Amino acid sequence: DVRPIARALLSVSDKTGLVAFAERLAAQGVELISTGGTRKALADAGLKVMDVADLTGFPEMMDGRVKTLHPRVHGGILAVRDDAGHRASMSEHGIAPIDLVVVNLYPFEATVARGASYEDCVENIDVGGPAMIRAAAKNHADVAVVVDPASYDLVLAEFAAQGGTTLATRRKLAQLAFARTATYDAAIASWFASVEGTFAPDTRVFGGTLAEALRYGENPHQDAAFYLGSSARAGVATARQLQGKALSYNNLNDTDAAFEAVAEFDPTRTAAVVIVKHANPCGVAEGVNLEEAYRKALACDPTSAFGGIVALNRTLDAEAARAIVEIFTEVIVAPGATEEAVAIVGAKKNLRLLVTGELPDPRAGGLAFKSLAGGFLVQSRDNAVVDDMELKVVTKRAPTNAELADMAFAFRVAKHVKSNAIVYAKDLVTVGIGAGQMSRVDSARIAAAKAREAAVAAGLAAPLTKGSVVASDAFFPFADGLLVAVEAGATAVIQPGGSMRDNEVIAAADEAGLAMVFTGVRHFRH
Ligand code: 93A
Repeated sequence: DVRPIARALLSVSDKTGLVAFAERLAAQGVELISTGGTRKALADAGLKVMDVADLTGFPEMMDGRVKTLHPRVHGGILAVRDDAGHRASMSEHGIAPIDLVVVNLYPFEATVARGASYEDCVENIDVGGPAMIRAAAKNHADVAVVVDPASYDLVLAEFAAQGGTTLATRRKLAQLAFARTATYDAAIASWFASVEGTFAPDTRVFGGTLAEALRYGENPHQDAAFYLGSSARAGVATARQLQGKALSYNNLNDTDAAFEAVAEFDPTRTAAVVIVKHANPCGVAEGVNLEEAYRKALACDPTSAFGGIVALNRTLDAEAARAIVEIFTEVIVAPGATEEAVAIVGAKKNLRLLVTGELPDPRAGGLAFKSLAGGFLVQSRDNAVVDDMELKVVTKRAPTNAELADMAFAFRVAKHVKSNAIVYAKDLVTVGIGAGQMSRVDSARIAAAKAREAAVAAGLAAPLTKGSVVASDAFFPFADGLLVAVEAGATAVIQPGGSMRDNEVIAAADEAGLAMVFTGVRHFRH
């Protein structure tokens, strides 16, 4: 699969490393063809270069807008070498094969960045360059394409060693080529958007496809749109909305958080409900059925649950639907809904009902994005599941079976709570959730305080954290956070472990008679 390099077309705006690269090619007998500026740079260095105008029989024209857009160029790049028909076309029209295409584009991004005029920016939209890059990348079976001086050495090394390029390299180069033309076009699209002064929801961004323009973003003065990625993961992006008005930006974000959390609960093992507010669970419960799970989840923090998102891990049935419509809820999301349930929800005109068809696999891979100024971060999804973790008992007392079940439950929930996350749970129901605090002690205190409030609301004598287990998404750096849980009445702790002061934390747990397990896995979520 090695392809020789007999002819190369070089047309580059960024001339870094150009001469050295071309000299090495020429030294090995490669025939060089170039456009105006590139040709001049090479000729000045004493290299023999054919002018692309001599190849096409046309001069560069229209201020350079048309220089390489010609069948002698594109036919030479795109022809399939072992196709007799293609070869016949080549000889009929006097087209010779081009084996290496070295193109980097008009500096559109840099032109915009230096605050150039509108006309200047438009003139720097490269047309012929991307056309050659895409042609060469498409025909990577025969042609190598180089879009970045950083790849020159790789091509030279292979050429020297094997007299040509390997298929693996040509494929890799094709990938880089399409990545380059994609970001180039994305930069042009966002420039147009910025010229308009508004967000342009009709552009494809980050490889996403526009699903719908949203009324506004996180706040009314922000523009927003919803894009679909290429992953087939069941969830908000693939859901069918059965009723209710259009979802807002915050609705979509919260619904996703709720559904991803409830997907952690295997529907063949248990019914489960997650209620989310501002992207954090404010009540999670397992139950013998969805109605029971919903009522238990609601009891955790009924104040916050008002106007929340309810996610269920099984087909929404009539009983659960009746319970949910008792209070104001923004969105219900479930894998499915019975006809009767749909009719019950139908009585609430504004309540949205989404069905996804299935629950996604919490263990599935995939990527997660986060934007930051001038770029974005990408990581693989947190697909660690507590059932797969090796739990290590680190205290003198081992947890009881009931504690163990609650621990797994609480850690499963903690994964979906913004850090620092502290989750108290008892009998497979959250009784206090502390989210998004900068200090773990504060999260532990807030969670305990919420549990006390819930107990008062329910007319109970003791706070619900009494006899509960507590989960922490990351290790306790000091014993203080754990001592708050002890004070709240927790009897068992599940946490990743790994702190420099683990020994102090374990000693504090032992002293209080707690059972503690380490998961060895952290669930930060920011
Ligand atoms: O204006 S273009 O879109 N029309 C073309 O036919 C064309 N062919 C190559 N720009 C075109 N190019 C670009 O010219 C290349 O992508 C490269 O960035 C630049 C190289 O021009 P020069 O060799 O004159 O410096």
